[in-house]
Amino acid sequence: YEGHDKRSADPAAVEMLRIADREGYATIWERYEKQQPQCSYGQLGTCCRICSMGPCRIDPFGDGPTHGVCGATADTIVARNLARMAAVGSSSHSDHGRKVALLLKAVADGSNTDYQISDEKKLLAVATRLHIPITGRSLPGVAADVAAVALDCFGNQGEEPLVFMEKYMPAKRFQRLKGLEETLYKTTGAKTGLLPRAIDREAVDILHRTHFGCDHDPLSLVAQSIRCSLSDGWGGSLIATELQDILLGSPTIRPVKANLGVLEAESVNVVVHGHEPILSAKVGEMAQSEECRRAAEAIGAKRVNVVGLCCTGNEVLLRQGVGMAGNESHSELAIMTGAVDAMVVDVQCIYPALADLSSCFHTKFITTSEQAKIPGALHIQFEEQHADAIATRIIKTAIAAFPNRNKARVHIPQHSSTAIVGFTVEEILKALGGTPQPLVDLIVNGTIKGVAGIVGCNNVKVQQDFFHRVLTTELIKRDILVIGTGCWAIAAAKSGLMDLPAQDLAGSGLKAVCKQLGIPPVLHMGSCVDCSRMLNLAGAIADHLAVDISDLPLVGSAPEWTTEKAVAIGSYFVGSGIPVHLWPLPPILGGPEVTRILTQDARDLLGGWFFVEEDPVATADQMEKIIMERRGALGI
Ligand code: NFS
Repeated sequence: YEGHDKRSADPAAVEMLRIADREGYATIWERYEKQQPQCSYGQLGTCCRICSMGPCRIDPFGDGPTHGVCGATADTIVARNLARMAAVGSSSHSDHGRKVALLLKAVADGSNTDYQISDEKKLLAVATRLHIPITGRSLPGVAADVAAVALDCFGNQGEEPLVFMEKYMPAKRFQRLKGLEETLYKTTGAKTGLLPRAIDREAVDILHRTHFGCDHDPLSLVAQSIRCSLSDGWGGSLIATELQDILLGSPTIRPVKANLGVLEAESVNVVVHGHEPILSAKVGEMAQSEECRRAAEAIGAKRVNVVGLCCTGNEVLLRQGVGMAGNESHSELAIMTGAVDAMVVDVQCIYPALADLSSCFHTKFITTSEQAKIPGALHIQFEEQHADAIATRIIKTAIAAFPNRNKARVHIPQHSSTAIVGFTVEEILKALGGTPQPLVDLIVNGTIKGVAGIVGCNNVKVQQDFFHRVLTTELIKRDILVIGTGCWAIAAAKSGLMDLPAQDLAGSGLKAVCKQLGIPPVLHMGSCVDCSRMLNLAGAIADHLAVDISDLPLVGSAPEWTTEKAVAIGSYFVGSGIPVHLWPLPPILGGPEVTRILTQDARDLLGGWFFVEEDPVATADQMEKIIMERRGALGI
């Protein structure tokens, strides 16, 4: 893919970038150029803006100041900055989970009738996992209890570990974290918590301990970052995933289309972008209503075509089978096709630049969340209790924009790949006959060497999708099953790696298994909150074998990571015992002790650690090496 266009490895993007260059549309790539050279203190993490005696900067080469005005070292500054990133990332996922829990409560008590309990089986499974009685009880009664347990996980003031985590995390991992807390207490004489208490508390704890003049100890700050992130992975994100399945239905394995070619010249195109499917699922659902269908036909459109971007796209793709327009770096390019009548956004990963760009077209750029207002956008406030009416209004806004489309400016790249998606833990286990044993057997006998979980974004510092594609292809070639979520999953879907012909790119063992099961070698497990599905899969295998996750031949990567949410995901993977590759460089290298803790000490303490690597093939080499070492340790 190299040499074609250094900005993107995706042919649809390259086609659109030619138009952007010709027409002079601003893009992330162009604005990135204008930012050069970027601040190296920021890149190394040694810039502190926490108090008004600063900002302070530590010269990593020892030529300038070695301490901030208060005396903070480079390691303190780096660790505090990292902790804040983990807190923001965890909070974003978890606040999303909170809204789903509140909605489940409202559905259970009958105050919201726009949503229903769509997946009874999942409700009962979650309740059983949480030890909530189900026999002889009404579904709303059970749902109310599930919602109550979930909401209590956010605000409980006790010292006990988070209930969702305690009930979902494999026993050996839980014990290891508990044991580590005890060891650290004994060896340092100070309490160092790793098992999260309540979700909100762990984030607030970071805001408090990183205030001027509190925690300056790199180990303590890193430990709290991991703890807060664990409250995301085994708390907020897990709650989002499980409760969304209950309310919106659990995804099932199905084929979809991915890339900008899913836009239709003859239809009203509505792009949903952001993260919270409570809105986007309704938009998808209401687009099928008689009222919206008629309105679209009345203005001469074929139909209302709802397609997705980023994680909310993943959510509706998995549940409703809508088309996937693209990942993060595709969001501007979608508008430039001139064929998007409305882009509807909720929260997270939305470039503010989309408002200006939309104003060059007939596109209605619609914000819906009080937490994500963007100057220049049309704001249609979303309220869960009026979801049907608001979603209908949004679609009608798009329909009203359609006649203003300038057909002469429409350019839809004719690229779209088939992807087979919807590999939840439930679907994977069903395909395996109900238990993890067949997968375990395949790993034990070496047909599959191990499993790699890849997550995360696009990043303008990496050629779009290049790392995702090359790394994924390299791993399946080596008989490593690849699973993942988020914008990685969209990259894989767009490039055909989630289609059946990709079986032939896999090594002979993996290829045979995929052919037998009729699945691709690269599995789409959902949106970024659905990284909790990966934890649960790892947990199911670990519990099945009565080992810890850190014993299993599993490895993770976030090869084009951008956001603070990715920091949280990487940290809860590491805290769960999974080694994680990162590229681009995280802003920690200015703190040698923090770097050592995360890349070396964590290995012994947690069984998971971070490593960085710029080259996708070398990354695959390292990931394979870790998998082989773990296989060796297991004696397989
Ligand atoms: Ni994950 Fe999903 Fe994409 Fe990155 Fe953003 S959409 S939540 S953070 S950019 S993968």
